[in-house]
Amino acid sequence: MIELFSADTPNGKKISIMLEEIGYDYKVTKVDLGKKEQFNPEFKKISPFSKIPVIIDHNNNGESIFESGAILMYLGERSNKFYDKENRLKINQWLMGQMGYVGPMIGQHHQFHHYNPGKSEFGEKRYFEITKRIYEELDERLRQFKFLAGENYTIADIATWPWIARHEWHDIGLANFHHLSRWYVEISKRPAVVKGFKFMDSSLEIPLP
Ligand SMILES: N[C@@H](CCC(=O)N[C@@H](CS)C(=O)NCC(=O)O)C(=O)O
Repeated sequence: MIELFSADTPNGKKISIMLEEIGYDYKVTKVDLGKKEQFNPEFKKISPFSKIPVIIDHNNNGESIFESGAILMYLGERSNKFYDKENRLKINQWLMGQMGYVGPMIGQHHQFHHYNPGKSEFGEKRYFEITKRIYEELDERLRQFKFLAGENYTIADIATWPWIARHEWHDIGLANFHHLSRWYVEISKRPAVVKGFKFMDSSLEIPLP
């Protein structure tokens, strides 16, 4: 059994979706970020940066793993799914691009545009433009390939999709990005994605473009 320490955020949803996709038995332990539970000393032992998601794999000597990209790689390797060896170099590039660029930049856009509008014209403009650029870059990639790392759905898509699933907060106009929309809608139909999306709130519906 895998224990998933998480919250209902895009980074949290990456792992619930992956666990649903590979059909592993898991239980969710909620970390209430609003109550600052991520700073509890017990949690810091498994999450040195005080962030969700983290997993403990009780089928593997209680191994704990932090950082969503590292968790996806671990689960991909263990299950032999969505992380094929032949295509690993491509998958790693798109996964690292998500971890180092797509997630952190769109996360800043959420901070300035969604949570704190009107507080910093510079911040709002900067991250709006970067998010728009990310939409364009992903759209261009998906014009050429069915999925981010090529012809198959992989952990790179699983890492990126939950960020685009916040498109209503972005105000970039997902529907205008035809290839990104095609990819987004196709992944939205996967039963594991629907289940993983609702892992903390069964009333949630995936927002369509
Ligand atoms: N690079 C980390 C980022 C994780 C992250 O930013 N988690 C946020 C929620 S989405 C968090 O735990 N924030 C609490 C905090 O920073 O205090 C990963 O991908 O796992």
